[in-house]
Amino acid sequence: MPLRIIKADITTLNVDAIVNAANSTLLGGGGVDGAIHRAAGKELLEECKTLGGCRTGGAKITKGYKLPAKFIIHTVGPKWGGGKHGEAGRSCYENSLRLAENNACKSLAFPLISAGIYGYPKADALKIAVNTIQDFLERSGDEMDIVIALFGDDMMNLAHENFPELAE
Ligand code: AR6
Repeated sequence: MPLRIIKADITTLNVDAIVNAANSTLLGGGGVDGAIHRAAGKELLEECKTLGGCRTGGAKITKGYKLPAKFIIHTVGPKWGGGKHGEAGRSCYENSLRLAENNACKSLAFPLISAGIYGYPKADALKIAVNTIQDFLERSGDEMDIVIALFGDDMMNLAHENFPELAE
C-alpha cells in the first residue's frame, strides 16, 4: 500500500527522506524539529544556515547526516488561527512531495505538520495530510511509498477512527 499511517519516532525510519515540521528560520526548534536536529547532528544546522529560511507552505531539502534517511525535507506549516489555513497546509505536503520526487526518493515519511506547537486541530491536520498525499499518489501513479509517522497512542487512535484502512 503506497500510503500508511504508523506509530513511530520519525528520526528512526529507514526511508529515502523524512519531512521536518520546521519554522521559517530553518534553524531548529522544539517538537519534531528539535528531535531531527538532535538525531542528525550539528552538521545539519550548518547546512540549514546556508538556506536563507523558508516561507510558510514552502519546502527545502538537506542531507540526512546521522539519520538513517538520506535526505531531510524541511517544510513550514501554518500556525493555527481559526480555520483559514487549509491551503498552506496542503502546499507543505505538495512542495515536500515535489522535492522528494525531484530527488528520486522512492520512500518518504511525514510527521503531522502543524499538529503540535503550531496548534492545528489534530483531526483536521490528519485529513489534510491524507487527502493531499492521496491526490499526489493518484496523479503520480503510486510511484512512492509514503508513511505518516504519528507520535503516541492518542494520535494512533485518531488515525484508527478516521482512516482505519490506512492505520497500522
Ligand atoms: N516523530 C514523529 N512525530 C513527532 C516527533 C517525532 N520524533 N516529535 C514530535 N512529533 P511539532 P508544528 C509530532 O510541534 O506543530 C518547532 O519548534 C508531534 O506530536 O513538532 O508544525 C518548529 O521549529 C506533533 O503531532 O510541529 C516550529 O517552530 C507533530 O509531530 C514549530 O515547532 C508536529 O508537532 C512547528 O510546529
